[in-house]
Amino acid sequence: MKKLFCSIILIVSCIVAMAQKPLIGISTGYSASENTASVRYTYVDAVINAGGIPVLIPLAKDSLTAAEAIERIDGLILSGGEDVHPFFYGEEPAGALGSVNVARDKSDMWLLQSAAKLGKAVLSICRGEQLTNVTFGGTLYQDIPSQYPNRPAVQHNQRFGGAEPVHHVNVVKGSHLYEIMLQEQLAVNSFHHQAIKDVAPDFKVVATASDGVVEAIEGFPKYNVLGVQWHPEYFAQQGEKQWVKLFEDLVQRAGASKPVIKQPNINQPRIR
Ligand SMILES: [Mn+2]
Repeated sequence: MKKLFCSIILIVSCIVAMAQKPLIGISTGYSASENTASVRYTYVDAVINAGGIPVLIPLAKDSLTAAEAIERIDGLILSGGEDVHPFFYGEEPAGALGSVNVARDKSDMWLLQSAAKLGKAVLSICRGEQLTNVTFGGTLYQDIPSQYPNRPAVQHNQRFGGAEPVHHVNVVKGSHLYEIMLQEQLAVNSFHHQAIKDVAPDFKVVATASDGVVEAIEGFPKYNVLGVQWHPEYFAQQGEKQWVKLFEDLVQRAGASKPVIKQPNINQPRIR
């Protein structure tokens, strides 16, 4: 009996050890003038600290390429960046609209729609959260200081380091975000001048700032998508356990149906 118990433990631990780490795609920024695809390393380290393998995804030029890329990965992070072009939610540009990147908007939307269709796990961050809302039919304030009805009491565009919180958000109890964090109030950083206005159908607001600005949305169960307005990757890069949990949740959602592979039998490279 004891032997059988030990064997079961051994088998279970082998399966755990052999489980393939989920591949987490990270959308990248694109600069035509600098001819680069890039993303801040905070995202990369956050995924690594949470037990995933980061894969950077340069801009997709068409929807089929985006869909094929998504098919090969297990989860997706839509990273931060420029303002979403207001044409995508049927508005003319306001005077205070920042720089936009339509090629990136399209690429991110294709990636997101493909992920949603295949039920792949998504964590969208800052611009990614706003783009998520727009992709599924919501709208944005193009500029909080000039458009938000109750002039905000809190600063959403902080002027100090990314790994420092600037304001609090109130988390809706019972939401997926709450189940991860187990806290009703979180201290977050904030680097945005735009915010969600009308929330997309099938999404719900799961965190707000004290001025009412939407700070997080989620689309469960219809969409496997959580979006946050702040930048948790700065904290997760530092190994802050509470924030690594947010990325572990993504990795867990991504790995939920992954196959198990054996350790490959390969010779270690040797210097002669
Ligand atoms: Mn904020």
